[in-house]
Amino acid sequence: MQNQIVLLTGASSGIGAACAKVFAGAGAKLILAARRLERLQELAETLHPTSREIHLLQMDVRDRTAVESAISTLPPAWSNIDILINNAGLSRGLDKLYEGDIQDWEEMIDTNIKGLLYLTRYVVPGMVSRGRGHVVNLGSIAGHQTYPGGNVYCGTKAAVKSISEGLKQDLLGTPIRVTSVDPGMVETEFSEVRFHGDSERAKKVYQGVTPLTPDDVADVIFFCVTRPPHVNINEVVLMPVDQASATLVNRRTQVGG
Ligand code: NDP
Ligand code: 8X3
Repeated sequence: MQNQIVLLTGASSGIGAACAKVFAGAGAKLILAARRLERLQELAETLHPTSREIHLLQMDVRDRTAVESAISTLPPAWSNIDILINNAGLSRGLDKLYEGDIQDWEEMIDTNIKGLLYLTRYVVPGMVSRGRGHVVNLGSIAGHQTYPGGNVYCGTKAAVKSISEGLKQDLLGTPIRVTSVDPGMVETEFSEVRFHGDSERAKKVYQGVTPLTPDDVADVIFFCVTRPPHVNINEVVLMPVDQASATLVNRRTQVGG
């Protein structure tokens, strides 16, 4: 991992921020991307003692032109990306499909599918021409099982699953690796974002449960990218012990509402 260049989207929070810590600790050179630059700056300050070097990118992955320009104008010392972690993503709402907010749908589709595609399209050709690279996509158990109210979010993660498989197939014959890491319940800002800042409702998602932590997921991602070069971990599905499926969760306390 020493001196490898890792581009991490969604580094300002949750799983992305946890990955930044793990990879920095292993000596990687980090490109941290997100919309909230001040969050990235704070994170970079905390990483400074362990990290060799950090480059910050304020970027909205939904903005195709901005993504293309950010990647094509990286300083030469940062342009040879070894590992792309497509982590930026979100859910919005838990409404029945026929009552859903169309703006919520567009935000999820534009971020989780199109944003991931833009990054992949602009970064992977360089990996192919250099003959080295690894793409890690954050899928979800939501891409394996649709749950009530999950409709469009689950659809975006099912798309990530298909896109990861397709990318692996299209890279056959190159040394580039592709991994989908598909967690169940992880306590991050995810539910607060899903419920548009309703933190009481968000807290209830994790009530009485021991969820995965962002560090748990970062450990798995780090494991996947540190296998010998001939080993490709295609897909990892991980859940807390308190979860058996998207809808089967063991709660030790009764949740009201
Ligand atoms: P958080 O809300 O804590 O973090 C999401 C990150 O994505 C933030 O850094 C946010 O940065 C970034 N992001 C969102 N929209 C954009 C955008 N348009 N452009 C750039 N960055 C964006 O959630 P998690 O850490 O939980 O989520 C990370 C990934 O893991 C997501 O893809 C999510 O779907 C997936 N996942 C999460 C699970 C969970 O239970 N938490 C389970 C399974 C998968 P900023 O707002 O600063 O732009
Ligand atoms: C996040 C996990 O089950 O809330 O992708 O969709 S879930």
